[in-house]
Amino acid sequence: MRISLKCFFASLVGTSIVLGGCLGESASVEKEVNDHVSAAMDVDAVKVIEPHKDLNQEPVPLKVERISKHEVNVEMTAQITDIEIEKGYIYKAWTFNGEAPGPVIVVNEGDTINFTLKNMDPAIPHSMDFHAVHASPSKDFSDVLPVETGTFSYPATKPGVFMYHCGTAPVLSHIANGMHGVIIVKPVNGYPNDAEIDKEIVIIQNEWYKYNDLEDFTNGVPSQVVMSTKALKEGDRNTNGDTYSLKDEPLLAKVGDRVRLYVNNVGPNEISSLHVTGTIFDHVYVDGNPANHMVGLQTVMLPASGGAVVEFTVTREGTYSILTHQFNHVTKGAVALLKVTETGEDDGIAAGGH
Ligand SMILES: [Cu+2]
Repeated sequence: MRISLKCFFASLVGTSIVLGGCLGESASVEKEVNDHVSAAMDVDAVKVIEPHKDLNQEPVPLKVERISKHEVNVEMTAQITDIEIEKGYIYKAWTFNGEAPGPVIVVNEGDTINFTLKNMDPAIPHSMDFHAVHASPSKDFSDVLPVETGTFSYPATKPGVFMYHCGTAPVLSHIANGMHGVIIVKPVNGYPNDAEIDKEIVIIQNEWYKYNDLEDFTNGVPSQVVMSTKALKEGDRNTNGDTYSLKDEPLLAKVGDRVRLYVNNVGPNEISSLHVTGTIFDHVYVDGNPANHMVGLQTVMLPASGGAVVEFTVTREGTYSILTHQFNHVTKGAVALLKVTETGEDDGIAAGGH
């Protein structure tokens, strides 16, 4: 783990001159981050609640079934599943469907969502708070007890890229332990440039802290800040919020592609300043609503739970970094690489980037 973090620090800086500085002056910073991450790992044993020990539930796939033009059944599972958030560091996450962030859900503006939550957790209640719906929080987002199933129904009347999360108290523990994700409500009339978009990618930012430590969730700083992508269709990449997947194996695009990102910062605590190196956003739809249209932005501010649709064109070959411009978070992992080649296929050349 320490070696990979060191290499990662080296990869953050582009030139040998800066690299020299990194290895000398920044060594203490690196050590501090290492110590912090190590501290986060040391407390695992005591913070895993007893019924979760030795529990690693196989991810249950998300179920989405359209039953009529404006009605869709969605079934999710609350479960305890191991996630490798940094190489060699397994986090016994509280999850939706064994992923953290959970799987992306896509519905249409105007749909009624009939939602079922199966709680496979033997020990504690869980629930679902969709930011995409109008509902009675005290009833429609209520707790589902251990090994029970809850059903709810509510309308999704506004388009956007919304956060979802477990809303069971203490909410911060449930979100920070991994129970968060994104629901996209597609606008009934689409986005203005739908016909011109070549590539659609979901990017989610989240933070990790000391294992199941409400004190650290509340008063600490993140141990890792990470980017993940979720599959919109068969064959798309689908990763957990970890420090390495989208660096070791970059996302891909072709020179000239018009790329659309569906982005959300699920937090729980930090703001994201979303930026893509080597490009300027042609179009931004704040929170993913076509009415919130902005142009020519370098960076999009994503508050905790905030989303956006951002569109940009990749004009030259190379490796682009999708990151938060809060670089203290980049040092903790918050960058995904987008490799742009002439063919759109991986050319096998090692990716650079931030
Ligand atoms: Cu929960």
